[in-house]
Amino acid sequence: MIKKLLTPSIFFLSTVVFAQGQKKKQSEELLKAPNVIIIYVDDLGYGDLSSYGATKIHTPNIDKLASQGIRFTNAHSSSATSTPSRYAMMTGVYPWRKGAAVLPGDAALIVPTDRITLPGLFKKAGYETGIVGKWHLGLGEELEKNWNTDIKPGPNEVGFNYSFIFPATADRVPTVFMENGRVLALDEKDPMLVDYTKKVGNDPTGEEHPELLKMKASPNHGHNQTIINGIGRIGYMSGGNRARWVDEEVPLTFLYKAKQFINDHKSKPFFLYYALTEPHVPRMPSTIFKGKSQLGYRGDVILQLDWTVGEIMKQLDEYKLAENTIIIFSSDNGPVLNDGYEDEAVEKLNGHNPAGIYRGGKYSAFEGGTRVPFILHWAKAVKPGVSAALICQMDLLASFSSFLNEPIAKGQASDSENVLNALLGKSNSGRTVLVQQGGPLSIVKGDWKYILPSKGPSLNRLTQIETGNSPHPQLYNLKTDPSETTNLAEKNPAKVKELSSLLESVKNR
Ligand code: NG6
Ligand code: CA
Repeated sequence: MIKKLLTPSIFFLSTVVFAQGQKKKQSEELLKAPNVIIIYVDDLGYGDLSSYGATKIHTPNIDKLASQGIRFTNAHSSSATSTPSRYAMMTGVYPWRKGAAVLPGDAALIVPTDRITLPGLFKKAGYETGIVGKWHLGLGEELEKNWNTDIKPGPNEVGFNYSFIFPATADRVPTVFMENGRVLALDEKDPMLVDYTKKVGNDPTGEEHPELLKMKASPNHGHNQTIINGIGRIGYMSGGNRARWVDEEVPLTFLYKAKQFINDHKSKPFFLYYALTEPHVPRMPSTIFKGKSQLGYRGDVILQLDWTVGEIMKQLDEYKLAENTIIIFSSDNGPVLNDGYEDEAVEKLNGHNPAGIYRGGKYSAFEGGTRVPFILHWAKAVKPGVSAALICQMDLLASFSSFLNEPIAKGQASDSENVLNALLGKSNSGRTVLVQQGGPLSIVKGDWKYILPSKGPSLNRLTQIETGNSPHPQLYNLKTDPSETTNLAEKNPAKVKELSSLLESVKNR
């Protein structure tokens, strides 16, 4: 009897001791785990950094990350616009499977709350997780929502312990910050209303009162609705005056909050998704950066974002965290010059090539749409280098799942591939096949890229960017012709057939 009683209790005790030991070991291991910061910028092109060949603009802080880390030359956002790229990075699923497209500022959340996400993975592994910056994946369950109360679900319901965001894009209402699901500086005497279908309240619009604008909207782009801080926006908003941001302060506010997050979690591993708004429109640099680049406000805000990266690095150095923090720097899509405002981005370009040697830009199926700067810096464990491995931001989920030894349930994040060895510089090869989303879908395998025939104009009339649309199949050899100048489809029907059926099979997977 005694024996009978004793055995299980000894078993129980030893299990507890073992489990505690394991737990201690786990937490010790966790304490040694690197922090991870993803610095994700908005509309920065492949050629916009001096480390990627720019000569008219100098970005010393990002260049330092590039020279001390790995500079990837064939890294891609999933798509040539924001919402889809962010969706892919968060979920590990191709966004076109779900029809994810650029969302208005009042959209409902499109990230599922019951599936693994990139922040959710880190959270499961014991990290403190935070987002500071642009969200653009929708909020709440419905389009119609009360902005004057807590709004759920949002970033906090898909894996972030902490969130400090703006809802959509800098050119869309509501132009407010939200902290953990609630608009900052709400005023119950001045409730907020947001509408994308009709004017609400009495705020002047850019259409009615162009004389009130400090930066003119480009004709036909539609940035002529409610005026906030002298800038016409997409969408209508009324009330919430105290909560409205001042564009010149947005990057400084995000920087302040990112630094605060790092400060608050400096003693345990954290994952920070720091999503800067530069150089997306409206480009409105802080006053000290105005005129600095001589390339107009687009150049100025690129200098400002570079400075911001330097400020984060300074803080990490000060806290002695720089050594064991993985910093990933990338952009959500390729570059655009005129994207809604007359800010002299075109006039003052001065020979700068925002997409580098690549054709197209934002919105485009050509390489300029999704081939973006991508730098990984981890002083402790990654040797400096340049990598031509094919990787996609969508792969971070599977790669960090392997890194953290935190498996992903079957059937989830299924488009994300484990390219960890490429990311850490241990291998020169990443994925073998990638579907890219510009206007039409395209598929890359080895040296070859096939763009699906599509309807629609070959030139985006508003931005003057080539879309990649063509009624004919397009085939390019990216090795011999990286600028996609010569369509080889007619000469090489076998390759067209191979890649078009491969694309079909990925689509049907
Ligand atoms: C486009 C807007 C553009 C920008 C973009 C989203 C028009 C004509 N243009 O629809 O100004 O807001 O959406 O940019 O409305 S993104 O980087 O967030 O994808
Ligand atoms: Ca973007």
